[in-house]
Order: sequence, then structure tokens, then C-alpha cells
Amino acid sequence: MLPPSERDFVSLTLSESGSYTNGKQWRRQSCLRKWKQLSRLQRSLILFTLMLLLVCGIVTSPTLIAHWRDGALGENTDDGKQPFVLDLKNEYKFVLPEPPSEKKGLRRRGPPVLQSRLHSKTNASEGGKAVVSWREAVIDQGQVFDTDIKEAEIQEITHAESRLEAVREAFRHAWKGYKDFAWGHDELKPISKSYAEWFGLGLTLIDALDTMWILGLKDEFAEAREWVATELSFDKNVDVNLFESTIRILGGLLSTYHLTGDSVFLEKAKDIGSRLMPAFNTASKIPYSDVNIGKGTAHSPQWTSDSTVAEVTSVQLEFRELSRLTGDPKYKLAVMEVMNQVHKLDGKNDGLVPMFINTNSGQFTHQGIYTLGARADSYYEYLLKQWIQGGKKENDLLEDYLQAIEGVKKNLLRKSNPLGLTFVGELSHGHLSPKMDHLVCFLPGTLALGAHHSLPADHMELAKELIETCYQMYAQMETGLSPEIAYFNMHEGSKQDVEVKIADRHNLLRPETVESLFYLYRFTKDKKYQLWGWEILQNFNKYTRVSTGGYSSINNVRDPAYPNPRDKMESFFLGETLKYFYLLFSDDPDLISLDKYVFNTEAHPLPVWPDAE
Ligand code: DMJ
Repeated sequence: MLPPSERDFVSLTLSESGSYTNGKQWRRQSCLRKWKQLSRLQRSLILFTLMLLLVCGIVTSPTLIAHWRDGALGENTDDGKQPFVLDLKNEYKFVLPEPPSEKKGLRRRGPPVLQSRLHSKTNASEGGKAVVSWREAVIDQGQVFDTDIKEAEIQEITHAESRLEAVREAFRHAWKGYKDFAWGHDELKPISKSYAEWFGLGLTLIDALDTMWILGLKDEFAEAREWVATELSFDKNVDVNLFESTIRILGGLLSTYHLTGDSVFLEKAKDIGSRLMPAFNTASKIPYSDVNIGKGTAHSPQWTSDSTVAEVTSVQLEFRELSRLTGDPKYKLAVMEVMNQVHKLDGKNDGLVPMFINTNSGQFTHQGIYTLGARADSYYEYLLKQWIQGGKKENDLLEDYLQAIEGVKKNLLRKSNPLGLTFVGELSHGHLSPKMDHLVCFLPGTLALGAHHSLPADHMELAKELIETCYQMYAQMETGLSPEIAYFNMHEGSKQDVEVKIADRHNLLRPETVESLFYLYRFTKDKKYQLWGWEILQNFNKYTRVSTGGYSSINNVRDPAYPNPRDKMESFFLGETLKYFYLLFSDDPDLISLDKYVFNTEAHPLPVWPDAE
């Protein structure tokens, strides 16, 4: 089989203009002659009948009416950018999913609260003499406006339900690929119909557990639970990355335990948690990056004794929670020691941290570069979230968070040209680079979460500006999907705000923008955030969906004719991206209430401690 880059694609455009054959021309002339031979009355009768048929056809056509309704709601997101893409070798192809049908709108399959809302609305409507027709449209038999349910409201609920169903459908499709070709392994390779192993611990399956629960996919959840109970073993001679295994595996197991109450997940969480602890046995107490969970040994990468700042400061939510559940303080003490040290360290710039920290000296290294992107991102996120998790009492965490946001405002914010988008650049030895990783798009959501928890209102204003920028990182690309890294134009007269270097044109199905859209929608109820998310979901379906199951990262967001699949579905697509889509399209504020849960950086909800209030 050829590698993806060598496969051929052609674009087919269906043209309406076509040349007639001689036979067709002859038939046209003969019809014209016959028409002229008819009397005036006969011609009028025929024309009248044709008109009548046309009018009846329009009135009774549900598709056309639905299309008009969509247009009136301004929801027609078909941008017409994508030609039909056909794979000549027929080995794989991207196919469009069936659009969620409006007719299916009133089916009752959503999460509990949404279901009851649908139910009560429909009942209210029945009380007002309305009936549900064979097409499930609500028909009012009395006066049109004498019930408490309006057609527009039904449309809106139907709309929401069909978007939720579209996410469930996307999940099922991704899961099918994982199940068929990668079951029990770390990641699906959907193009080659195989799998990739990272830690050999069923990473995608564990990352996806709580998503299945939240989406209400009971059958899928049951078979995954069975695998965890009977097949998952951490007694393996394997090196795992402390941060990645904490946020995906420990976080995933803990949150699934909380959602389900099933002790299988807690036992597995305790097992992996204790096996990761050797990472903290360093001279400085700043953990190593890697642990062998079978041997109980830990080490830095071969080429350095440094760890990444984001990694050592983004395992706290999970280990703190493990201490609370087990009653054993050793987990919390280890991770809080890291926070206490980083709190006191020299080398910060207005609260902004460098990207590396040494496991021997406990000092920052490679100083002078400050970013909210890779290697620093979740340090900021976890300052705020630990403060919320612990009941808003740990003042050092809050102080560091507030100072860092002031540091961002003072040192990293700039405006682009021509649209004047606010972006977060990187500071490199005093020089501002207009470079913004997609990873930075977690920030609008985090800022909005802080504002919700009574931090300064201007954090919310900044969040709104930044989410617009993150959306434009998608909208200004030919596929409507964001690159991994964007550069913003700042010069007067620029044609487009976002520029992309050739090496940065890939998209890994990352969640950050969808995550922030979810927070912004939850707190503002501004429908434009749902609309933007809907657009992005459709573009994932257009350009990254693999017909035989699964979704694939792509190499080129600038080429809709050949986005060039990378043959990898990252576990966070199921753990985070699809979960945040679902929560974004839900109008139920109690579906993982942001007053009761904090999401870890892999989208696994952990409880705000009940006794912390
Ligand atoms: C995830 O593993 C986490 O969100 C992490 O914080 C950043 N990288 C990926 C998703 O992009």
C-alpha cells in the first residue's frame, strides 16, 4: 500500500451546463411545433395545470421548507469550500456524514435534563391542543399562538438535540475505528487500519471513558468498562511520561469513578497513582519526566536533567484528589511541594514562567523565553483550577495566577492587522514574536472560568477577545481548521491576520478552542459560540473523518483538496475534543456544573471539594 502522501485524489465538480445531442435538439423542435398547433384555450389549460402542480409541489416539500427555515435562522454553514473528494485507489476516503435530520429532532435520547425539558415542552404543547404529526412536526389544532410553546422554541430545542446527536454520531464513528483496528492499544491509526503504542496501556480507551458516560453511550461504555476490569494491568516494565499518564490515565479513572460510583475505576486509579510516585524521588523534589511503572524507577530524558515546567505543575489536581479519596496525604504533599517551590522561585517575568526546571537544582533553566503555549500552558490553568478545587482558600495559587494574567497583559498581548484581533505572542529575550500556538486557546476558557469565580470582570472581556482570535485561526484557513501554530500580521495593509509557516500547517484534532467555546457559551449564553463550534465540527467531519472508522490528524489545513492525513487519532480527540463539543451544544448548566467540578487539562471533571466551601 502506498504511503498517504503518494496517494492520488481527483476533485469532481458537477457542472450544470452540458451540450445537447442531435437527437435532443430534434425532440425539442418537434415539441415546439406541436405546442404551436394547439388552440389558445388548450395552451392556457395546460399552463394553469402546470402552475398548480408547481405550487402544490413547493408547499408540500419538507426539504425545501426545512432549507428555508435553516436559512432564516442563519444556520446554513455550508461554505461550499469543499469539492467532492474521491480516492482513486478506493483505499480510504473522507466522506461527509449524513447531516443530523431535522425530522429526528424530537427523539428523546439526550442526557437526563435535556430529555425532561423536551418532554415537558411537548406535553405543554399537547395540553394546548397540539398533536405530533407523522413527521414529528408539532401541529396546533387550535389557535396558532394559544399554547406556551412556540414553533421557534421547538426549532431551537430540535436544533440543539440534533447537534448533540451529531457529536454522539462522531464519537461512535471514532470508536468504531478504535474498536475495529486498535482495541486495547494506545492510539488508532485510521488510514493504515492499525494502532500505535505509546505506553501500551489502552490510552484512548481510558481517556474516552467519561466522555462515553456523559454522551450517554451505554453499550460502548459497558464494553470499555469490562476491558478495564479484566484486561488493564499496570504491572508492566514500561516507561511512561509522568504528566501524560497522570492527566489522561489517572485523571480519566478518577473522573469516571466520580461519575459512575464504580469502585473498579478507583482501584485502578490508586494502582497507577502509587506506581507514578517514584518520579518525585529527586534531589530537588521537582519530579522526573519519566517513570517505569513496573520497576518503580524514574529518570529524566537521556539528554537532560530538566523537566518541563507545565508538566511538573499540571499533575496537582489529580494527585490532590487521590489523597482525598484514599485518605493518604503522600500524593498531595508531593505535588504541593512542587507548587510551593515554584511559587518562591526567581526567574519569573511579571508572573510568567520559563519553560524548563532542573530536577537537581530545582531552578528554572533556559530563561528568557515566555509563552502561554507548549511547555508552559497548563501551569497557568492549574493555578486557577487548584484554587477552585480547594475551595478558593489557597492564596499563593490565586496570587500567582492573578500576577501571571497581569504579566500576559503587560508583555504578550498585541493586535493583528487588518481585523485588530487580540493575540498572545511569545517573548524571547525581550523581543515579541507574533507567534501563537493553538494550545494557547485554552486561555479564553480559563479566563472566563476565573471571572465566573469572581475574579476581575476584565478577565471576561479579554476572554471574549481571545476566543474571537482562536475562532479566526480556524475561519481564515481554507479548510476551516486551525493550524498548530499561527503567526499574526501586525503591519498596516496586511491582507489576512493569520499567517502559517509550512512546518506548522498540521492539525492534530486538538481541543483548546472548542474547550474555550464551551466555557464562553456556558457563562454568556451567546449563541454565536455554539455556531462557531458547529462550523468547526462540520469541518472536522469534512476533512479528517476516515470512512472506515476514526478521524485522522492532517498535515495541511491550507489545502482542502488534499489535507494529507497523518494516520493518527490522538486520544484527546475522544477524551477532550468531542466531550467539549457535546457540552458546548448542551443548554443544560447542570451537565457537569462548573460550580461543582473542575476539568483537568485533559477534560476529565474532578469534584470541587465538598468540605472546601
Ligand atoms: C492534551 O493532552 C492536554 O489538553 C494538554 O494540556 C495539552 N495537549 C493536549 C491537547 O492538545
